[in-house]
Amino acid sequence: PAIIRRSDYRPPDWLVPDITLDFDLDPAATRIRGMLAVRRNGDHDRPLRLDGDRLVPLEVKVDGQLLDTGQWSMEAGALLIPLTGESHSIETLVEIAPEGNSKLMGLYASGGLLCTQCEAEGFRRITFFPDRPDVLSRYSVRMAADKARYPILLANGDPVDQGDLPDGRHWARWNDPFPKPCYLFALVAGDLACNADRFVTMSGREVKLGIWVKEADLPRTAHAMQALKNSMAWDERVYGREYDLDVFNIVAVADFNFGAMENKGLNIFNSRYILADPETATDIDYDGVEGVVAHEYFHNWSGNRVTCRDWFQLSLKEGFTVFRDQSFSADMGSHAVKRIEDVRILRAAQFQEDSGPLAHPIRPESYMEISNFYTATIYNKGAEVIRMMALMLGPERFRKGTDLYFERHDGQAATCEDFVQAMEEGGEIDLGQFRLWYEQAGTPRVRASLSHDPATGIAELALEQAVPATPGQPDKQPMAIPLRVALFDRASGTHHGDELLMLTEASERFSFKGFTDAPVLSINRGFSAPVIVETNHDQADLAFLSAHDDDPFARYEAMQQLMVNVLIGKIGGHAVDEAAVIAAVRHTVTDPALDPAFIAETIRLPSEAYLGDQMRVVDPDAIHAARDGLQQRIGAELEPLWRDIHAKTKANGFSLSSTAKGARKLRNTALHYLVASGVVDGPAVAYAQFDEADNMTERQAALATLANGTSAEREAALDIFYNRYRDDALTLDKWFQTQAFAFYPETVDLVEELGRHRDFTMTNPNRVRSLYGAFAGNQWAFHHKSGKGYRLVADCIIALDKLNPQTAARLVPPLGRWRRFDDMRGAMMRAELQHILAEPGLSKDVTEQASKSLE
Ligand code: HT7
Ligand code: ZN
Repeated sequence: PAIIRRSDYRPPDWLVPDITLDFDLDPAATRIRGMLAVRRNGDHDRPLRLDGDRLVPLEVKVDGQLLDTGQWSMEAGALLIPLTGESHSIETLVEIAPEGNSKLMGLYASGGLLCTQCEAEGFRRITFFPDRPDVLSRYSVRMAADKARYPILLANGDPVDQGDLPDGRHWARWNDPFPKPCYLFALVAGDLACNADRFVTMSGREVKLGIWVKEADLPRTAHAMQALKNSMAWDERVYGREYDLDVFNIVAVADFNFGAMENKGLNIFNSRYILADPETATDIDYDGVEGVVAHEYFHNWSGNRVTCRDWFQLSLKEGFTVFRDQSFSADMGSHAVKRIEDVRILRAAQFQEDSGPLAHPIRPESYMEISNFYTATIYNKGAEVIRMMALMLGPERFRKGTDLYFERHDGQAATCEDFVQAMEEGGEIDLGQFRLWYEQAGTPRVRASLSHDPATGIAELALEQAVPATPGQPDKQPMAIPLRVALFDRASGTHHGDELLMLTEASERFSFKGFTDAPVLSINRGFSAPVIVETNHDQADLAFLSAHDDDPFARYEAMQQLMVNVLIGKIGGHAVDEAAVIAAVRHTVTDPALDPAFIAETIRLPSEAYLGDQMRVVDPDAIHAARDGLQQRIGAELEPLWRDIHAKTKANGFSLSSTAKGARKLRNTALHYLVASGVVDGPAVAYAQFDEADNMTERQAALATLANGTSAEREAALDIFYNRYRDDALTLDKWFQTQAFAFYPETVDLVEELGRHRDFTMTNPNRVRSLYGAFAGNQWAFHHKSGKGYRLVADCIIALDKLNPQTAARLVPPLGRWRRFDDMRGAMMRAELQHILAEPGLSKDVTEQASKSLE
């Protein structure tokens, strides 16, 4: 497949200021008439090129004249029309079959609805058009459909007119006054019920809000609606951004390749990020709804009003919008806990990506298939890069920078460079070297060692940085790394202030005066930079920081590092001091000043995958054994504490307050340690929680705890769960996911069996991710020495690729990590990648991921 390069960018040859679309909707045969007002852009004689993907032109007209087939041509799916004048009107007619669209890109059918997904390049599956984000048009859309089957007809912008037609059909017209790229186009037709509300903007305009779902799901939309209203108010307060249309609609669909889509005025969501009630949604699900609703809403400015010039600039909208949704969620709950969760996700997904064959900068240089670049790097590292700028500028200057960015580029398709320039001008800062964050892939490593001279009272911090080689980038330059540091006095447990150091050289030294005794270094506080820091802390220093650091992230980090050191020592067969970890856990759990949610985050053992990342060669069995052993020990040594917490945190009635959520989180952690301890009544206590819970957070946690073992309660709970939720797709996903993610000796065989279960289907991406996605993230099970796990995932990729290449391609990266494992596992993983690549007719999506993984 062809490689698209950032350096090849050329402005569009033809602009399309206006487009009128006429949809005659039918699941088997939808006819689309597209009427485009086109204008030559610049002095050239190139033909008009309208992208198309498997479209056949049934009619082509120029300025009202029907062309015959010799007057246009096709090239790689695109329609080419030679034009002589400066402006013309173009009309095309095509027919497509939404019900046969299993890729879920373009116009497709889901659960009786017809809906669209156009980002990144789905619009070309609907009609002929220059499908690139720098062609902005005003849209007028008319839809006609069977009224009984599709009583609701929605599109972008505002509704302008509607009426009835013969044969039980009806029509509606929607106009969107804001010029937009075609990836933001959307329509939905279906039998939907609406949770209707309103929001009055800061300038006093009333906006009608609608969340559209199946009638039976209406009671599950309240949380999403509240999140939407909170997001609208937050964006006004924090960024001065007001909503601009008179209506804002959200539709939930069951089959969706991603989390949600920010189409102008008509967001379309994967139903898992809209529907929530205590019976079926965990607290994590509730937070997911809040975060994704906010994310899509915030795109109205960071993405829609100011969009991307080309797809290499994707992080311009995604990194910035993730930063905005993270800040919003922190404001809605706990800043400390949110930061820990976000860093955990970054490390699990992005650090792994950045150290493997698919590593790329947040502004990539090339791609084969853009859908493969909706990555943790573009999104989460992109957000970290914005966060670093916000930190360096401080809140006021950062706001000046964002105001300038929005004002200067409103209505435009912009670049990452435009954003950085606005930050430089608005924030009065030189970001010259900082721009390397956009260019260089790989997670920088910073070595920090603190020395102290009692004679002078000077503490000296020596910092060294190195950015690892990544594909296509063998040599790296030093980055500009903002590091928040504090030096703690061991005796008092306090420090004299937090400083922001800018590390800009490969190696640098910083001096601090006035320390009679050697201080303890707290570095990368708040995770101020997305780097790996290695310190010369010993276990005593880490225990000290885990008890005294006033920066919650640094305190969490110290505890994690304490645990990592013990576990890596155990894995290496060294004598280790588990007692230090147990004492630190006890200290944290019993500190009355700490928030229970923070305690729960902090005392959790690092994941098996994270431990793997700390090793040169990942040994999944040794990691599992060591982690399991430490978990058992913490469980057993502190058993009375776990029992006590578990009993005390039992709530009387369900609430979604932060206090109630924190209590549930800690309660589940206590249950987990209690069961891990091996006490005989552990499974019974878990089963009782499973049985008595009035909410999914406690029920699923109890189920997951039982699923890790081999007790009789395990089977009973899984059966009950299945029978209770078999008709609720989102909750049944949890049943698949819990089993695929379990530390259970038979997980590999079970996943194979579940792949043949009557409720398993490859046509629903959520279901595929719940089984195979979760399994591929279960290091111990997926890397089973038999290689069966690799074969299962490879077979899934091959089968799924025929239906939904985008979702299939997302399962490839776990196989691409073969260099990190022993020779035997590595060879089996490579063999599966080769097996995938040998499949005839493989998609561009999977080809790119699998071939890059073998390089
Ligand atoms: N901007 C949206 C991206 C998206 C997407 C990309 C590829 C294929 C399907 C997709 N659905 C949505 C999501 C977001 O970041 O808000
Ligand atoms: Zn986004």
